[in-house]
Amino acid sequence: MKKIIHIDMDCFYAAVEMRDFPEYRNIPLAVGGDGPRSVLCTCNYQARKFGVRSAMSVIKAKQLCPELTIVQGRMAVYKEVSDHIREIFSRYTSLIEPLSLDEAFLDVTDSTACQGSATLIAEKIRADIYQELNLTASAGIAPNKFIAKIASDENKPNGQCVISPDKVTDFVEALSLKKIPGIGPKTFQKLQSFGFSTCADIRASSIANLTTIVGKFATSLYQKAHGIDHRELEVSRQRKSLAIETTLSADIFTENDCALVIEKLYPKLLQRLAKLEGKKIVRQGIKLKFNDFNQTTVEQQSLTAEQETFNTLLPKAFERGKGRGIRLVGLTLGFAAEDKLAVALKEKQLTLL
Ligand code: TTP
Ligand code: MG
Repeated sequence: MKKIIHIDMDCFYAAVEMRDFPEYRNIPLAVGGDGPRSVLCTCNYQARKFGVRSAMSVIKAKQLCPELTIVQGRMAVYKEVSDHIREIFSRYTSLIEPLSLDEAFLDVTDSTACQGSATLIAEKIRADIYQELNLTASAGIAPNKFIAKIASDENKPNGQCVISPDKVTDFVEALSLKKIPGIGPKTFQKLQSFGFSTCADIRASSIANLTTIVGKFATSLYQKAHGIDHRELEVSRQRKSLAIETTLSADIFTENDCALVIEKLYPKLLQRLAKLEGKKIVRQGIKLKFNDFNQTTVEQQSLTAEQETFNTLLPKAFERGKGRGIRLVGLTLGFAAEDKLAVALKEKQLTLL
């Protein structure tokens, strides 16, 4: 049985701002993109009491909480904090899978720290983070990634939750399907309409029956409802795609205007691509977000990142708008999976250096 810890910083960007600027500490605070048309990256817990959430538009957030203070993010600072927490993790295990700047899985099955107690290791890591960075983190400790990730949310903020192997069944049975990664609001609604609200409901069904509702996702869903997740940590997480996008200062309504935005974005995409060494392109795509916040992506196989290809994908994406204004245009590239051996060698070289 494995011992997995999922660590997640509490209201990460907002917490860093509150740490560095005391005047933000006791007021509802959000960290946002630029301009009144952007969306929030995150907000502190005071703001959450009003219903304000990550990815909410600034306009909606202000409606819910008129006194909300919105500040610009400072990515360089968040990155620095992120590097520091990763260094803390590495004191306890070399098996680390970062998921984002503020979140990672740790496999401590064979760690000797804290007499091998995953619970104590998680406590120690959170204490190190607090002492050295003056920020709080929450943790989930469980026999696999799926349970650990859900558990880290249970006692947030500044808490941890241990689901030992003998508690897994009780834990999943009571679990709402909403909390399962991969089940968004639409899938949840669909499952509910068939009478499935919790993992206990799924356990009482069969893969065959679930396949008629959620297709290929059925097997994974059935396993999750039984608390089963055999995924290993992806220790050398590979970048699988590159995306660059811009939220426009006013909606645009013509294909030609979209093409102009693509023209502006394209050199930026090439700049970012140049920084990623040795990536083999396999896909190009274009993303449009409409003024009702629905979005669409059109992709095609491609071995290069030609501007012309983005332009040829545009009409199809544009047509899907059916006259709606466009508030965001994005360009994406998909990369081939790197050869595992090559990645391992590259890492070995790095550690030797
Ligand atoms: P999360 O861990 O999802 O959120 P959080 O740390 O702000 O809050 P919680 O206490 O619930 O964990 O995301 C980490 C950071 O990533 C978050 O501080 C800001 C950024 N982020 C975005 O920029 N956009 C998003 O839509 C989300 C969800 C997060
Ligand atoms: Mg977080």
